[in-house]
Amino acid sequence: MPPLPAGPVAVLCGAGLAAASGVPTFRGPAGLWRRHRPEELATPAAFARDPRLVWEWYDWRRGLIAGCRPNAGHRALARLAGSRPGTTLISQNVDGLQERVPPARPLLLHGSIWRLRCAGGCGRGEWEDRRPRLPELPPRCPDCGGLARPAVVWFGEGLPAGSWRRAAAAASACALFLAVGTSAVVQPAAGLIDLARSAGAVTIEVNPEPTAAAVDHRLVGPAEEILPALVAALV
Ligand code: BJW
Ligand code: ZN
Repeated sequence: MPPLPAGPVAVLCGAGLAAASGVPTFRGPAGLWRRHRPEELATPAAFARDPRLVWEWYDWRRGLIAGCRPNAGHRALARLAGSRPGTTLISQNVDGLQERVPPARPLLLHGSIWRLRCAGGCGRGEWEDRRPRLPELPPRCPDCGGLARPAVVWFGEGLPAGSWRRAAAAASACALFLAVGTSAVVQPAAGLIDLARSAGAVTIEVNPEPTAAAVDHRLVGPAEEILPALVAALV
């Protein structure tokens, strides 16, 4: 176990955290859906070109995630959040699994697959829709009848300002920063690792495949196995 400093902890989570729950990661062969790469589907241009195709991908993922349960990695992080004051969980995941383990309330950098918003810009706020499969694709805005879209962050779009501000503040102020189950290629989320390290935090990656992220220590293995032991040493 690497040296674990006292003080605030920030944890950046990616898709690998939910792999043991059965949620496919984005990159690598398992991330392909009908031969499309996520980079071809998770964009405003893809939605403008073919909203039905993009919605079919999201509808498939919603159905799949609806059958998944949080795993030992999610439970360990919830324990950390509940037992160690000054812990901030930061999630790139849209699956909602971490939120299901109280008292974890992660900052959501990329939104939620269970929330929708109007793509027509009528001004209606986001709404929740937890039906695993939607009856009509693409779904419509209940107010104006325009196209609805998933309330997630696509490539080229800005991150939710409040979540981003709090995540950057936590990364700048923490003593220990964990990067869990992320390939650390998508910005600006991956930049939190460098931000934390340059502010003086000890940085640790938890991932079965070491990434190119510049971290102080690597715990090479699955999050669902490593996090319970790591959290036990932290609380
Ligand atoms: C396990 C495991 C186990 C497996 N245990 N681990 C600077 C440089 C270059 C490019 C850019 C830059 N700044 C911005 C960009 C462009 C772009 C970007 O980053 N592109 C790169 C790909 C090159 N970024 C953006 O466009 C962002 N927006 C932006 O910057 O806007 C600027 C702006 C400002 C102001 C106004 C307007 C604009 C937005 C990025 C949004 C990303 N969205 C997605 C989709 C979300 C919705 C959805 O889910 O459909 O977010 S893409 C996808 O990637 C998703 C993920 O959250 C994200 C990160 O992926 P993640 O979580 O790391 O997953 P994987 O699959 O990549 O990795 C899984 C890892 O788990 C692997 O390492 C495995 O080994 C590991 N693993 N089993 C532990 N059991
Ligand atoms: Zn509308």
